[in-house]
Amino acid sequence: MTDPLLALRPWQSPEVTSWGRLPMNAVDRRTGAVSLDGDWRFQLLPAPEVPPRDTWSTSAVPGVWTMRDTDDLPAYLNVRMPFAQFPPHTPAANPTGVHEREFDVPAAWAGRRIVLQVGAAESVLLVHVDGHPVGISKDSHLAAEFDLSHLVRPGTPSTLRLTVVKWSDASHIEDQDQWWHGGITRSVLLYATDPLHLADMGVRAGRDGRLRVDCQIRDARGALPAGWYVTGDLDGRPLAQDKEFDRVNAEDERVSDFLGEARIETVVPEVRTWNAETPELYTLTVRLHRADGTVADTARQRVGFRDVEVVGRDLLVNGERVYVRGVNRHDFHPLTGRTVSADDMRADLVLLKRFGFNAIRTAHYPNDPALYDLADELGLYVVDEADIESHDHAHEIADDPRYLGAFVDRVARMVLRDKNHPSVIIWSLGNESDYGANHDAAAGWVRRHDPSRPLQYEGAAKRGWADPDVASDIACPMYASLEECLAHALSGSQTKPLIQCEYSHAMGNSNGTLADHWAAIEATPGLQGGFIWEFWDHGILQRVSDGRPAGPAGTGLHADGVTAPGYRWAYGGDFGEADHDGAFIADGVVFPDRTPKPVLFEHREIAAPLRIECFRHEGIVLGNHQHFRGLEWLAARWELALADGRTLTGEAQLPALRPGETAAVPLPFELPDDGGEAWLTLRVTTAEDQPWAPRGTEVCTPRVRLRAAGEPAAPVAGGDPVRLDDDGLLVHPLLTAAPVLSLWRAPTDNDELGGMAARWRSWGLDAPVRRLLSVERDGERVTVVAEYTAKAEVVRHRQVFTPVAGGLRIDESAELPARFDDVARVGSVFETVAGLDLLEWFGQGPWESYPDRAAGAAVGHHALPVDALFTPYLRPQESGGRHGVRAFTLSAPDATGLRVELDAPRQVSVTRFRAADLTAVTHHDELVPRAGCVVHLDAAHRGLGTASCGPDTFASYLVPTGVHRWSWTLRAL
Ligand code: IPT
Repeated sequence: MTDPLLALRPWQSPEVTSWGRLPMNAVDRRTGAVSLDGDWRFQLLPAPEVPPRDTWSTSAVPGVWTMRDTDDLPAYLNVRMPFAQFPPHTPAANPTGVHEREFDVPAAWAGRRIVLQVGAAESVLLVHVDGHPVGISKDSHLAAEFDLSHLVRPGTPSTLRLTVVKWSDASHIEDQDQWWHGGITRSVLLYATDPLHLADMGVRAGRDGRLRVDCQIRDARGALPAGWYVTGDLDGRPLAQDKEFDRVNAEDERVSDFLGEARIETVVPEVRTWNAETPELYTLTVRLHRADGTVADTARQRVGFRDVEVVGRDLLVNGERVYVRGVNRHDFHPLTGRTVSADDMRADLVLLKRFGFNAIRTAHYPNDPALYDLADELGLYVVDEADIESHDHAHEIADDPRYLGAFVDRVARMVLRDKNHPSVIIWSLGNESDYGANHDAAAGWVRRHDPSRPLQYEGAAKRGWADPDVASDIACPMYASLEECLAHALSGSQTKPLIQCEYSHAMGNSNGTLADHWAAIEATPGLQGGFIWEFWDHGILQRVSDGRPAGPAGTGLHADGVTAPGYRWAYGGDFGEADHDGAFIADGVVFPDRTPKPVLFEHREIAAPLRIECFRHEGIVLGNHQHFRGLEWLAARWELALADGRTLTGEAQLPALRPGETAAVPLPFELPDDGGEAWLTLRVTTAEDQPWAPRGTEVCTPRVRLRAAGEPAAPVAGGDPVRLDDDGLLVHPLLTAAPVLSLWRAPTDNDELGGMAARWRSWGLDAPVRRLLSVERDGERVTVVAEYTAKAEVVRHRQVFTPVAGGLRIDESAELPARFDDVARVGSVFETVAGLDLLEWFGQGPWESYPDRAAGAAVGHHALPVDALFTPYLRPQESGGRHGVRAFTLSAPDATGLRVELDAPRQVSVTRFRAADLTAVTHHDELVPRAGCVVHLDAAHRGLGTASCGPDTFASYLVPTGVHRWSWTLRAL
C-alpha cells in the first residue's frame, strides 16, 4: 500500500503546509517532558520516493546529516537557489534522511494526552509511528507537534520514524543567505497532559502594572467537562479568574461546549518594569482546575511588564525613545552547522551584552524557544522574524496564491509561540521576499491577533518609508546610506521610526564609519538605530586533508579565531560546490569560534553607558547615556597616559546620575606640568555581578585628551653616516628590506566587492616599478628621489635621510597624480630582522583600528606580541593596523631592537606578512609567517567602509591626491 504521506508528494505542494499537526501555542511543555534526543538509526536516501533499505547507520538527533559522514555536504549560495527548478518544483535528486528509534511511553501516562514535539527539521518532516502515518510539517525553524495518544500504549515500546526531505516547495521560501543543510536541527521530545488542558495562554503585561492572562481550554475527549476553572499566581501572590469576563461571555452567549476561555486580570502595584537594561521578570503560574478543585494542568511563564508602541516617528519602550543597538543573528555552529545548545545561545547573548548591544533580529527565522527566554532574562530587545525568504523568486512568490497559506501559517505560528515574551518588541514578516498580497494577508492576521506590538517588513517599507498603507510600522531599510537616512529624518515627511534592519556589513575587515552613523543617530530625532549585519562568520571547521567537515565531535578548534593545524574555516566553494558565493558567508562581528573581532570593541565604545562629554575648566563632564538606569552598577578607574611614557592610575568616584543627566567633576589628579601629550581614559567596569558579566568586567573606556602634543624638540645632530646601496635604498643593520613607498594594501572584502581593488590593479598599484632618479648628498644629509611607475602614471617619492643622535631621521614625500584619486594608502614599508617580537606603542589600541573605525581604541601605552597584532579574517586581507600611532618600539627579549618616532599620529601596522603574501592565498591556514616584521607607516590610509554590501567609506576618509609628507626617526634600542 502506498504511504499516504508520500502519495501527497508534500515536497512539491506549497498548499500543504502541514497535515495532522497541532496548532502552535505558547504553553511551555519542556518541564516534565521526555527527551528523545540521542543516537537514532539513520539512512540517507537519494530521493523521498526511494524505499529505505535494511542497512542503517547511527546519527545524533538533533543534527544535520550535511555535517556528518554522508555524501551530501554543506553548500553555500546567497540569493541563487541551488537548483534550477522554478517554485514549487524540486530536483529529482533530493536527499532524504530517515531517522528511526524505539521509544517508551511511561506507564504513568496511561489515560493522558501524549504529544510528540519535533523542535525543527528542514525542510519537510514526515512522521510515522509503528508504520502508521501521523503527520507532515513544514516551516523549518518552528516546532511541530503531533497527538500520539491513539497510537501509543503507555508501558509498551513504539517505533518512531522521522523522514526529512531536504528540497521542497518550502525551500523556495527558505532561501536565506546561509549554508544549505538537511536534518533535524532542534530537540525532539514527548510530553503528556491531562485530556483537559490549557491549549494556549496569552499574557499582556503593561508598564502600568496591568496584567491580563487569556487562557484557552480544551479537552481531548471532545466536550469540556462542567465546572472547570483557572487560578493563577504571580511570584506566589494569588490571582483569581476574572468573573466579570466570564459573566459578559455568558451573557453574550459566547460560551462554547468545546473551547473554554478564561481571563485573569490584575494590577500589580509598584511594578518593576522590564526593559533591556533592567530586565525585571515575574513568574506567572496558571492552573486549570477540574470541578472538584484538583489541578488538571499547570503552565508557568515569566512575565515582563513593559509597553512598546510607535508614537509619531518614535519607537517607545515604556514611553522612552530607546536606541536600538542591534545585530542580526543566525543559528550557526562551526561543528554542528545549525544545531545550537542553550549554552551556545547564552554565550552568544552574553557576548552581545558585554559589547553594548541591546537588540537582536532573529535573521531570518524564529529561533529556538530558549533564545527568547535568555533575551527576556538578560535584557535584549528582539525583532522576531518569520521564516520567509524567497529571494531568488521573490517577485513571483509574493503574489502566488499557492504560497498564501504558507506565508500566513509561518507568521501566525511564530506569533502564537512567542507572544508572551517581553523581549519580543517587533514582529517581522520575513526577509528579501519582495512585497505582495501574501504579505498583506499575514500582516492582517498579526495586527488582529496581537495589536500590542509593531510590525515590520523591509520589503514593504521599501515602497515608501513614510507610506501608511504598507505592511510595516517601522521604516526598516537595509544598507541605506547615512545621507539618505538623514535626509528622510530632516525632510519633515517622516512618519515612522527609522531603524535599519541591516546596516554596517561586517565582512572581513569592515564596519568603517560605524561611529559616524551613531553620532548622526544620536543627534537626529527620527533615527533610532539598526541591526549590524551580522553576528557570525559562518566558517565551518573543515579538515584540510580530505575536505570534510570536522563534524559535531570535531577537534581542531583552536583559539582566537584561528583553527588548529590541519584544519581551516571553510566558506563557500570549499565543499566542492559548483556554484557558490565564496566568502560572503563570512560577514560577522565574531569568528566562527565566537572570538570577537575588533569591531566589537568599536561598538562597545559607541554604546558606552557612561561617557566623557568634554574636558573644560580643569574638569570633565560625565554623561549617563542609558535610558532607564543610574550609574550604581558601574565602577571606574582613571588612567592618565603621558607621551613621555608614564601611565598614572587611580580609583575614580562616579557621580549619581539619572538617565540622560550630565555632571561636571574635577579631575581626580593633578595634571603634571611636563610629559607632553596627555590622555585620560576611564576604565569602566561592572561594580557588581550582572547576569551577563561578573563584577569587574570592562564595560567601556571613555577618554578625552587633556593636553595636545607640544612642538617636537629639534633633533640633536650626531649618529652614523647614512649608508645606501646602488639603488639608493637604505642599508641598516636592523632592516632586511629598506623603506620604500607603499600605495597598496591586500584588498579587504570591501575593497574587492566594492570594485576599488579592481581599479587599483588596473592602475598597476599592486606592483609599481621603482626607478631611482637621483641621490644627492649635502653634508651628512642624503636625498634620494625615485619614481614609481604604475601603468600610465608616475608617483614621485623623495626621502631625505639625516643622521641624528642615536639614529636617523627620514623625511618623506610622495605626490599622487590626479588620476589616483582613491588609493589604499600612501606611506613607507620596510622589513626588520627576525627576533623583534614585541611591539610597544603610544597611540590608539590595543585592538586593531583604522581611520574610519577608530572610536573604540583609546590613546595610551600599549604592548602586544607581534603575532597577536594580526587579525585572522577568514579570507586573508589587510589587517592588524593601529590608528593614531605616535611612537613605537619593536624589541627582542634581550631588549635590543628599534624605536620609531613619528611626526604625527599615523596609521601603523606591524605583521609577519607582506601585502602580496596576503593576496596570494585564499585561507588563513595557507599563510606562512615571515621571521621578521613587515612594518607599514602610512601618511594616509583609506577608510574601510562597508562596500561589500552597502555604502563605501565617506569622502573624508579617502586618500587625497597631491603631495603627502611624513617624517619619522629610526633608532636602535
Ligand atoms: C541582505 C540579506 O538580507 C542578508 O541575508 C545578507 O545576505 C546580506 O544582505 C548580505 O550579507 S540582502 C542584500 C541583497 C542587500
